[in-house]
Amino acid sequence: MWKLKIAEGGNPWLRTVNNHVGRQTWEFDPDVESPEELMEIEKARLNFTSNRLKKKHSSDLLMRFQFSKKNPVSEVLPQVKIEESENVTEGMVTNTLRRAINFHSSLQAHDGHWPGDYGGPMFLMPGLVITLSITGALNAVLSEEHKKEMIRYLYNHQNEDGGWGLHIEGPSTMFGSALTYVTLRLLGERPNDGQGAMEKGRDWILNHGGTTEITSWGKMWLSVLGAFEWSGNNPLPPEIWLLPYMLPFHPGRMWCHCRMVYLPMSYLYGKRFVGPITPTVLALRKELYTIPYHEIEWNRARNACAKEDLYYPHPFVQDILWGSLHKIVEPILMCWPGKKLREKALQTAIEHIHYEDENTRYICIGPVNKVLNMLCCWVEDPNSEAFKLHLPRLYDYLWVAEDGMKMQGYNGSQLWDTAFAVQAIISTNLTEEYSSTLRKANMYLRNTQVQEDCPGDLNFWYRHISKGAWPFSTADHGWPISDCTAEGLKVVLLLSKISPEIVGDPLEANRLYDAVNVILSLQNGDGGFATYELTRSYPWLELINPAETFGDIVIDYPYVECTSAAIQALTAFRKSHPGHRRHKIDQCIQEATKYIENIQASDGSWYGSWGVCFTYGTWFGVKGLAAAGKNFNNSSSIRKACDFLLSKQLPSGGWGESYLSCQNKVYSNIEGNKPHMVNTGWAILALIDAGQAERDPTPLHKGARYLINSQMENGDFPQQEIMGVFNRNCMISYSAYRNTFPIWALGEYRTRVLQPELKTS
Ligand code: LAN
Repeated sequence: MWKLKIAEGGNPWLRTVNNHVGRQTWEFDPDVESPEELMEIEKARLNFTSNRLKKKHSSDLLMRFQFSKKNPVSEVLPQVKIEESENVTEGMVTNTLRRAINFHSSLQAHDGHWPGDYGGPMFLMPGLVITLSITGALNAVLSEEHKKEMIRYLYNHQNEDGGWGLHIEGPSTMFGSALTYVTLRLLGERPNDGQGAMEKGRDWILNHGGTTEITSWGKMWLSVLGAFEWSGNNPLPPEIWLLPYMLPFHPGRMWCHCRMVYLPMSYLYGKRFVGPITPTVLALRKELYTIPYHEIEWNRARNACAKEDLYYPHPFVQDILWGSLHKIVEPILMCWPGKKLREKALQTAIEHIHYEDENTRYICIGPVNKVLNMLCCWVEDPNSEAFKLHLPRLYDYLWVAEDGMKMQGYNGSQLWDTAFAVQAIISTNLTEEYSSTLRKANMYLRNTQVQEDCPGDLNFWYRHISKGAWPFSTADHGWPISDCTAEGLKVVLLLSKISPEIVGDPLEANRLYDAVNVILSLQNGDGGFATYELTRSYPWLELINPAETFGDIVIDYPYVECTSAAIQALTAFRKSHPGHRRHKIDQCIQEATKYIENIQASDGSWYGSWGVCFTYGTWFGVKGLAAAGKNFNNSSSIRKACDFLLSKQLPSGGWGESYLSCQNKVYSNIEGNKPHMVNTGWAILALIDAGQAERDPTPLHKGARYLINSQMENGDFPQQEIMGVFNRNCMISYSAYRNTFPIWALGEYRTRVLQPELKTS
């Protein structure tokens, strides 16, 4: 049976700064087999598969089963249902909240964090499986059980038309389909599987022009595998790392995710590395294309892309740029004396790869550069220590649910989910009842704050400071993020106001100051906050974004979410420590507030980039302004935001925003005007912060009724549509949101709408 292990190491090649706190790995243990538990899991799997075309998001049931067995809720209170004609009473809300928090507390791990499924994207597992095949490590890393679960996952997420999407809820794309097909083949599936699934997948690929139409990232992966030619790729010269930093397109100025993905890609491109040509690779050359492999016009393939994949079409300047690099510059760099420069550039690239590996304990910033870096280490030296250090960290990215085993978008969302869970619980004012939960969470926050900057000259490595920051996941990952630092700081400040008897010791002042220092250091000239670093270059750089499926990846843009979180953290800090760096903090808050006001859309909304979408952005917009002292009476921004949200409330009382909002930048309801509990939570939270309770609480009552009536028997809430997003176009799961946001919204509703006199100031 699959078991989730928390905070465990157990491999001599693992490095850690904090004894693995936050680490989540799944292990298969054939010995622990209780027939009842197996039946329960089998039932959940069957249920998922038989509804898979209607409900594409799994409910993270394996983990939930395991935790509810281990930490059974002692007494499940009776369920609350409210009729249309009935008023919502405080008793009903409090009961719902106790049921919800009892359940959610049972999902907390012993190290204090809330584990959960962070899957969603479909283009990640292929990178892993291709890398493992090339390096010959496939069978050493993936047991038969792993493979079985991965195959289950891939078939479960095949669309009705035979193809696979960019993410679990998306329509079929060439990127998703061709890479998934290849992955299934490398995992041992045969081209004619007898069920027709592989045939259907191949038909989709061939009917859409064949794999020459795949996006540039797909071309790169297939080229290293040997099922595509490097001459069919646009150039990714590593020499870009040798250019002076002054240039606006220097990689050191790019968004760290973009920089970190193109770094190993440029190493592989610079070497034109191709793995061993196995019989499967030769077979794939036949299966993936509409014409014989040797007849393919690779030069034409460089710019080919299926229309299903085209979110960000290349502007004309890219055709000129890549064309001249391909035809003129590359031939020079491939032979003497240009080759000398190439060698130097490759050396620089691999040094940066090693630096990234070492400073993330071989987790790396994300799932794409993780496997690419690992491949580069192997290409440099198959017997290297670096490659061995990479291997055990692959498991940090794998997650098992009832839909199978997936590769996640990060090594988890541990810190993020813990910060929201604590804020949700504290909002209810039932803190004393959840003392042990909060105490453990407090420990997690303490153990996960980053204690040191990266070593060496930070400018040389293009790194920002880290000391005092909070990461998104674990301290071992360690990349600092502006809004994770802000949410972390908010939470430790909230906890410091509660008696240590209840929640444990508060974080020491110098550690708070370090966090404040990180936040202050991340404000841009325009007042806004980007994600991991300052904005280092210009938006026009997006012109050279070569990734057809992703938008806004080249630089680290300022976001409403990050800017709002900074305001909230700094206003809370200023209240408790009014003397520390007062002038700087005042100024920072003021400029950030102005920035948020400036980027509000004319309809009163904000566009959120990391959650769906206008409900998410508007929640942050309002919350930031409210923290800065804006309210219904003194701010037209707040009034407009309220009107916007109210105009989107559905007859059911909820809100339900589709992921299409993110792509199209136009508010769209979920199909059939279905409400969604997470959107509803965001909208209620925003409206309460905006002062809607004093103006007219009716919409809030309706929203609360919808949330209360949606709760399940055991206190959980059902998983609905996917609610996280990145790069405008790809969705990602936040599996704890279905619990956190109903709790948080009902918590604020209880203390600020139904019984405002109880709210402790
Ligand atoms: C994340 C996850 C966390 C997220 C928040 C902190 C929630 C957000 O407020 C700021 C942006 C950030 C840090 C974020 C950025 C993009 C990430 C890293 C991800 C969505 C997780 C996965 C995604 C990453 C880019 C996926 C890998 C794919 C590539 C295109 C490189």
